[in-house]
Formats: sequence, structure tokens, C-alpha cells
Amino acid sequence: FAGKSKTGPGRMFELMDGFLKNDPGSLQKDILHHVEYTVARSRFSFDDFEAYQALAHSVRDRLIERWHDTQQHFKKKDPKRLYFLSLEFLMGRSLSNSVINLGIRDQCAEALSQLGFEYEVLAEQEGDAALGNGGLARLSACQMDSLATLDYPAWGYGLRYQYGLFRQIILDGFQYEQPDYWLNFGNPWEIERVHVSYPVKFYGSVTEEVVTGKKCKVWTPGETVEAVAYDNPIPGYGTRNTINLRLWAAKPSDGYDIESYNTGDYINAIVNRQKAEIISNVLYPDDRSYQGKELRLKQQYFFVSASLQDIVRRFKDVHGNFGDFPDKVALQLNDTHPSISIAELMRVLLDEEHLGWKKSWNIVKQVFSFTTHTVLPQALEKVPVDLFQNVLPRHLEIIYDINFAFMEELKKKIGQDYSRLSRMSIVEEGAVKNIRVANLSIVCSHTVNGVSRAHYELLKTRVFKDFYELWPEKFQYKTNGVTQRRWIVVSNPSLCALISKWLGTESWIRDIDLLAHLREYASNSDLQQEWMTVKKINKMRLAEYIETMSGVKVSLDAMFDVQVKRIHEYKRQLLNILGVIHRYDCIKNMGKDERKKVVPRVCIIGGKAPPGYEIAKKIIKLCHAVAETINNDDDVGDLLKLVFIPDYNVSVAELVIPGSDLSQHISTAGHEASGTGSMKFLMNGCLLLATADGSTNEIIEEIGSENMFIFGAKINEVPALREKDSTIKAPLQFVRVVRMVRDGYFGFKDYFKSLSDSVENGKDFYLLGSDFASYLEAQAAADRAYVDKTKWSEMSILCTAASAKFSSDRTIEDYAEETWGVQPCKCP
Ligand code: GL4
Repeated sequence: FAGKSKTGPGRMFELMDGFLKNDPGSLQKDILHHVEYTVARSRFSFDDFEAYQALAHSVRDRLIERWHDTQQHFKKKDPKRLYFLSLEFLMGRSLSNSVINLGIRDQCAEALSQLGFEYEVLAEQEGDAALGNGGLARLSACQMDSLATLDYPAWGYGLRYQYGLFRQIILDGFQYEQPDYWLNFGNPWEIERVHVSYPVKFYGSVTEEVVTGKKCKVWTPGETVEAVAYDNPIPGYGTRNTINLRLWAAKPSDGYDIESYNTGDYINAIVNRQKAEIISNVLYPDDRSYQGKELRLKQQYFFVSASLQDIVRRFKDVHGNFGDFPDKVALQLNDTHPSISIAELMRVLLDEEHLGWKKSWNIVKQVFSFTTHTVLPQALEKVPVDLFQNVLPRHLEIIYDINFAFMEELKKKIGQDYSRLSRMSIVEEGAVKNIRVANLSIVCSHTVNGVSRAHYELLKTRVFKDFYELWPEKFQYKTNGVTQRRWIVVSNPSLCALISKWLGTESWIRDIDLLAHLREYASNSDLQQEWMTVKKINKMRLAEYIETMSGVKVSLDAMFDVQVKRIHEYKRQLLNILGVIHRYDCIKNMGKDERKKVVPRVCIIGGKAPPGYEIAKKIIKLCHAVAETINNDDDVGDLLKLVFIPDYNVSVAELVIPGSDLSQHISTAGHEASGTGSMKFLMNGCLLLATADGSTNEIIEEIGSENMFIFGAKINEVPALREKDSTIKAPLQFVRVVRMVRDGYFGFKDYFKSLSDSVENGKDFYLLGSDFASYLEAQAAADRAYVDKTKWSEMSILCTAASAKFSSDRTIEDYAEETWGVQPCKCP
């Protein structure tokens, strides 16, 4: 086959059965072709980054082939499709994941090595796609991988931010934020679809008009912005299916406003038009507090409106009757961020398709499913009505109408219980009137999902109690999961090979339940030895990284104890640091003989603080200040080190997680909806030190509490403890370490005052003081376990063996069956 372009040089690709071949020779030819014609470098002189680009384009070609076949197949079969709407996707790097899922990693490595390049070095050239904040966003990415792998006819929709999550720079121990202009060097993984674009309208006014004999609402917008599609192919593992993540970018609309050009200020007219692009410019850097900002609302509506236009167009290409819509379309709301799509779909059906209220509502209430990811009240979105009125006047009307109907129905059921009616209303009355987006989502979705069993219990009994009592059948939960493709196969190749060797198959990469068979060998000393060798290799990688990043040399014999996640008071990094201070204090006061018994530790903390979150930033500074004291104290040496890993992101996680011995998930019980970091550590054979919060209870069920270090108050004990807080005495050790911070032992006395204040008796909202003693006990238990190498390696193997339940493959299958009603549609 020789494809000859009329305009460019003939392109000679070797094809197998009409497809690009994947042997090293063919890959090499493709890479060189892309060096010359895509990257435009000489094939006799190109550097690592250019080689990465050429490799990426060669992989992309293969993704595109599969993408086409998959879309063609879906079109032919016309199954019910799942549309996953999310404002955040934390994809990380694409190359490493794509070559694994395409099954061409070794071939690529060989092709490159003959050219004098190392695959691993090139893979490192890629920057992270960080279009999301933390757990919620990484969960979307894991779920996309599972949707593709399990052959579901799914699409993801989101926003193509030009600035991803900020980069964290640490200067003098303080966090600074640097913009992440991630598209600077091009993005080979996306396909710009200039012809797939839709107008998105904002502002303006609504009038009532008669259209073809019917009374109709007509929205005359004040601004129109164009949404242009960028497609990101998501390959499945062990299947040809490659699904699409379509991200929208805002561009000025083509509409020509002759008025503004005629005023003579040509330059300003263009500058104003260009402002449209602002909408998709930047990701909001905090997923746990919502500020009611206009730009945020515009981002939400922008991506939702474009996605729905796309979805409705695809539906109408094949179907004439909207009655079929719920049989062909499932719309998944990833948290409340895309929930304005409810009002938008109503608007489209009412005002554009003229279906009337009853029919439209009947369709809308069958297609949406809503997953909530939080228990924190400050994360529940509320949009001021005034803002809504201004930006989306027609949608506000529709929401009022939905609420009116809901209130009427509710009154019939519960009578005149006004306090309950007002709690459940979509409109919050008060000095500032707000739209409660979560209430809107619950009222209009057929299913409300929590992300762990504990989260579900809290939804039922606290967060959405009123709604649960009204519609118990709507409430479900799907415990989160993560993809073993990225979190074992990509990030821990040595462990991957070892697991396959002992199980005698690689099938566990698709069929995760097979991992459980590792249990049978957990006490086998050969496996234990090989297992710990793999751990050592990964610890070496991590130790090198730590030394490069922080200049601290760490001992591989020490236990690597890790807490990496966003910094938040409820996640209690402060508890961890106070625990480290306590350990330091103890060592300092020990005699020589006692010191010999100390289990050496490297305590590793990493994570970004939301830019406006003062206390979180102080926690980062405290970590650095304490590290400075400990790491420079010769008296302590290798017995204790504390390091902060800057700019924690997906690719740093891929390095840190496999190299950890112990990991901490120590949120105050009742605050972490699920937590997914713990699942990645578990898969990599790291023991967990954790509170019984979020998904941890389910992890305990899988692995047994004897193989973990569990401590602290339980979820249902927390409210009473809070009430009692001022009367409980925090243990002496706690008082002592807090005093060290307060008295300036680590410097910055005034700066840390609000931190030490925040955990004092009576103010210790997150209960660090009351959990401290049991935290120290759990830490001591971890020390004791670490000394017994045989026992530790057995526990480590059991962790991996117990992690099957926490694969996103299981989560997605549950969603498909219990919530979305979609079936696999495998591309032949
Ligand atoms: C989060 C939760 O805080 C976290 O517990 C959960 O694992 C994750 C995915 O469901 O969603 N909610 C928000 S908001 N950010 C998160 O990471």
C-alpha cells in the first residue's frame, strides 16, 4: 500500500491487513517519517524531545485507526451510549499508557534502541495533561480507561483548558503557583476538529413568541461563543476499542458584528471578540470549595451546551423520534459541575424541538444519573440567582418551573412541613437567593450515586437525608476504583512482570479478580524474596528522585512512609507532621542502646494546597521547617528523615507509589468520600496506615484489619467527640509537640501561630488531639511489623492480592449494569 498525497511527499507505510504494522521495523520507519515530515527535523539529527514527538505521532496514527473503526462500529450497531460529562480529567501522560494498551511497548522500545534512543528516556519527555485537581479528576481518567477496555460505547466530554492545574514551586519552604501552559510544545495526543463546532449562547433576554401556531419561549442571547472539538482517543487494553474524550475549546464566534467594526475601532473590536477564549482558559484550582463565580458558571454551561448539541445531533442522525432518546442515551453527571445540562436538555426539547413540558420532562428524568463526590458542605455548589439570571436567563426560568412542580409534588407527599420543603427546594431563599445545584441534580436524575459504602451511608443519614427519605430507590453507591493498567502495568513494570510470572498469565491486566490467586503464594519465601527485590528497585528510583528534588540522601533500609494527596485540613497532613515531630523528640531523648531499636524512617509528604487556602499553605511551610531541623541534625542521622516532594502530579505519583512501604490515609472519619490514592498503594503492595473513613472500611473487609494499621475515631463517633472537644484533654505528647511548633522550635513562630491555634482544645475541629494517641500506637505497630521482614513481605503481597475489588473495571461494570443500562459493543 502506498498512500500518495497530491500535495506532500508520498507516504509509504507498511500495513497489515490494511492496518499499520506493529513490528519494530515498521514502527521505526514510521518514527523516522514523522521526524522528517511532522516534526520537520533531519532524520540524521534529532534530539530526545523530537524523538518523543515522532514516536507519539506514530502511536497516534495507530490510535486513530482504531478510533475510526470503533466509531464506525458503534454507528453501525447503534447501541445505547454512555456520555460521561466531567469538568475535570487528570490524564497524566499518554504515551506510556497508550503503548501498553496497544500492546506495542516492547516493539517501540526495540525500534528506538536501534535508532540509539531509550524508550524510558523519551517517555519522560512528555508533560502531564493536568486538566483536573485531584481524586475526582483522576477517577474520571481511570474510568475512561476501563470504559474503553470493557468495550462500552462511551464518550467523555469536558473542557480543553489552556492552563491546567498550576505547578507548585517551593521557595524557602513556601508554595508558589506557576501557570501550567501545557500546550506550549504542542499536544500530539489530540485531534483538532475544526469542522465540529457549535455556537454557545450567553446573557440576553427571553420573550414569548408564537412559532408555527404554538406559544414559545425565545431566548435572544447577548453573546455567542464558538465551541471547537478536540478529540483525544482513549485506547482499551486487549481490545481494538478506542473511545473518544472530546474536549471543547472556546473560540470567537464567526458571527460578524458589523456595528462594532463600523465604529472605527477595528483593533478593539478584535480584542473584544478574542475575549471569548477566556472561557476555556484556566482550570479552577480547588475542587472542594465553590465561590459562585461568573466565569465558572460560563465554563460549566459552555462545555455542557456544546456536548448536548453534539449528542442530540448524533441521535438525530439516526432517530426521528425523541421518545427513543432514553433508550439510546445515558448522561452521567460527574458531580454537580455539569448539572446545568439538565436545564439545557429541557430547553432544547422545549424551545427547539417543541416537545412540550410533559414529554420533555419525561425524557429528561430518564437520562441523567448523578454521582456526588463529597460530604463537605462548602463543596456543594450554589449559584446566586442574580448571576444565573444574567448569564442564563432562560435556564433560570426552567429551573424555577422544575422546582415549582417538585414543590407541589412534595407538598402532596409531606404536607405543609415548611422547614423540610425549604431545605429540599432547589431555590435557597435568604438575603442572597441561590440555586442549589445538588438539589437540582437529585430531583432530575434517576439515580444518585455515592463513591463508597461509607459515603452512601452519610448521604442517606446526613447530607441528603430528606431526599433519601423521599426517594430511597434513587440512592446507590459504586465504590471507586483505579485502573491497574496505569497503576501497576505502566508505573511498576517490575511488579507487573513478577505478578504475571507467579500467576502464569497476564490475563489479570484485564481480569483483575485473578490477582486474588497471589494469596496462595503469600507465604512462599521465593515469591517474598523476589517481591522485596522489586520493592527495593522501586525504592532506589524514588530515593534518586528525592535526592535530585530536595538534596536529601535517604537510606534504602529505612521504611518509606508516604502521604501524597491535595493538602487539606481534613486530610490531616498536620497530624502526620506532628507525629514526625514526636518521633524526632523521642529519638533525641533516647540513649544509645534504645536508638539501636529504632526503625529508620523516611517520611515523605507531597501535595498542592489550593492557592487561596492559607492554613493548607502553612502546613506545607511547617513540613519544610521541621524537615530542615531534622534532616540537618547529625544526632538523628538515618533514623529519621522528612522530605516534601514538590509538584505532586500523576507522573510523580507513578514514581512515588511503587517505591513506598507504608502509606497514610488519615482523614478525620466522615470527611473523605472515598479516597483513591489508597487503592493505588494497595495494588503496589504498600501497607496502609489509615482511619476508618471513605473506602477504607471496604479495604479492611478485603484484606483484614490484621494486615493494616487502623486507628482513630469512627465515623459515628466524630459528632459526639466534637461536642466534647473542649472538655477532653489531649494527650501530653500532643500538647508537647504543638507547643514546640508554637514556641518557635522550628522557627517562624508568628507565622505558625494560626496553625497551632487550629488544633487547640475546643478548636480542634478535625480532632487531631483526640486521635493522636491511637495514631502513635498505629505507627508503633507499623514499626514492629517492619522489623519482621518475612511477615512484612507477606502482608505486602496480601495487599496486592486484596486490591482486585478496587479496580475501576469493577466500578464501571457496576455502573453499566445498575445505573446506565449500557452493554459492551466490541469492535471486531
Ligand atoms: C473527591 C473526594 O474528596 C475523594 O474522596 C474521592 O475519592 C474523589 C473521587 O470520588 O472525589 N471529591 C472531590 S470534590 N475531590 C475529590 O477528590
